[in-house]
Amino acid sequence: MQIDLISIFPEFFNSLNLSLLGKAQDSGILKINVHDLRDFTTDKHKTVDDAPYGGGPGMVMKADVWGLAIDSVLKKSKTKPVLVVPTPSGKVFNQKMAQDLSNEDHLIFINGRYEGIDSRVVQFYQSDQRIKAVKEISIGDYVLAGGEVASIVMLEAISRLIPGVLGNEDSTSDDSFALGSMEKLVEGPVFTRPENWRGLFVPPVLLSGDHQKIAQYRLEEAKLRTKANRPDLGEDN
Ligand code: JD8
Repeated sequence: MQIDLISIFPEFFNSLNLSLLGKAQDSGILKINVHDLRDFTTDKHKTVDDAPYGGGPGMVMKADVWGLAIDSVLKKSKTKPVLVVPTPSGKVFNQKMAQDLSNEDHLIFINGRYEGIDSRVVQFYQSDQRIKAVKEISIGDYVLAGGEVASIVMLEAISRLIPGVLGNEDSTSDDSFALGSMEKLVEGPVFTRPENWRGLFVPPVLLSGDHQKIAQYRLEEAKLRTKANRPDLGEDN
């Protein structure tokens, strides 16, 4: 999969070279390109924002600069990309969306700042034949200062679903929220050595070797934690 990210803070994405995503780049499964939006400005002050039409607080990012940046990435695109636009007014991200996006060949993440991006940018590319789709996505009901962190969240969730990214010891089959899983349950408690930590002992059933009893224990604990923390998940169970 090819991934392009455009932002006025490109260094934000240095973390994509670590861990899973770093290895996936080394193995060629992922090709990640980061672009500085200011490289597409046309004035000596590298201006990317301006006052909002209609007044109001803050500044809005300029459509003309974003257009030059996105077109430049499209010129190098081999397949029709999906534009992902993190925004608090988008559809809320979930595992199904991560699964769907993990099947794409090329994603372009449009990372806004300030009060957001001139809305004509999304409007323009929604009808652009070079683009497969424009997806405005929110990662949750809280306000961030920009799109970069949201893009990293989505990229981690998407990339680990791409075959070969997760080591064979890890699998997504027992993921919480995994699609098609009968019950949407959150993860239960986990334990490792030492058996006794500060007087707190690992539940004995986990030391019993009785795999049926262990599976039963884990299911019960997952249900208890789901009931306690995510009763909303139970609704469609
Ligand atoms: C993109 C600019 C900041 C948002 C004025 C604060 C996602 N779940 C989410 N919460 N916030 C964002 C998000 C916030 C952004 C941008 C995503 C670009 N801002 C703006 C509107 C109110 N400031 C997000 N995904």
